[in-house]
Amino acid sequence: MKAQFPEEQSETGEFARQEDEFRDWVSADGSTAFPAEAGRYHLYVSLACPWASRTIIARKVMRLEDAIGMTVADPVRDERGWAFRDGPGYSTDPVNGFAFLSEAYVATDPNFRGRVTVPVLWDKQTRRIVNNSEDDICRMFNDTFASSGNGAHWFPPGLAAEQQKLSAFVYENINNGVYRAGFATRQQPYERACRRLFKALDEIEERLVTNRYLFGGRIVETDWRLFCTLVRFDAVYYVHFKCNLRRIVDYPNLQGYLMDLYQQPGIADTVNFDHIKRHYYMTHDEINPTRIVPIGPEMDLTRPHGRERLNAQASA
Ligand SMILES: N[C@@H](CCC(=O)N[C@@H](CS)C(=O)NCC(=O)O)C(=O)O
Repeated sequence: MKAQFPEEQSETGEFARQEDEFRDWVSADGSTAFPAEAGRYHLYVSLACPWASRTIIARKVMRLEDAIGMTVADPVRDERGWAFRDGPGYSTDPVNGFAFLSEAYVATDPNFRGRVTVPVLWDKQTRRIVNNSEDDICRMFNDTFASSGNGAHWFPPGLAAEQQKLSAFVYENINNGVYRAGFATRQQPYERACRRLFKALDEIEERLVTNRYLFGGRIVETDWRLFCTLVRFDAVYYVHFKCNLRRIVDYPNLQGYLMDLYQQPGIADTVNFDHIKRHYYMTHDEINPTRIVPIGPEMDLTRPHGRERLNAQASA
């Protein structure tokens, strides 16, 4: 059996994701080589990717669209990796004229041999990648670029320890959990990842019985991190990654929560099911060799979610 990413596969059939390579920091106080300046940095993303989507949502919610440019790649990848060309919802690269995102990686480190991933935060001045970790990029948008945007707070100081713990839980079991299920090349690792994933979803479902959002009445980074996986779940992970014990629509609280977040201002514009579906079903050809994209499911995330009723409880 062949793995989708052989370099990241253990002998026993587990998917072990590579580490993010570039972790430099943009600072507001001049303490790093990358000062915060509106117009200097550019985000390269795919609307298909759950990790990139979190940075797209941060840029949107924090109103950083004027301060930080963004280019969307073609959702369908071939062996040359992410590419910039014109199509519905994606485009050529107006900043550097890159045909492939790999050019940004090679410009930054000619010896880079890893998998070229989105998101990427690019510095137009030094002409290199500052950072390709979505965790770091969201944190910088929140902290460093606060004065360029609307100062939305995704990391309330009073919550730090608890939030970090829940974010790690969501990452391990859910965000990366679907990939560990989908990219397993043996039965046991697949089953282990899948059971852990659903156990975690069951726990979150309980938490959302009384909490409108994960930490009550306010939306924080952990909510968006969870959203990026939930919104893809029924359309892709349930089928393509074989995460099929239950769908999100089968969980009343998770489904209401998903619709609630989807209906927040500007968010629906960041979700593109055409990109999401074509990316997964047509790019992972070890998993779906025919590259056929399923026609369903029928989904409507714009229905009333009824979760406003939890506001009073949450702030009490
Ligand atoms: N930075 C993320 C991973 C980002 C990532 O893997 N992005 C995927 C798209 S969802 C990608 O760019 N893959 C490129 C490839 O597989 O060639 C993390 O480590 O958690």
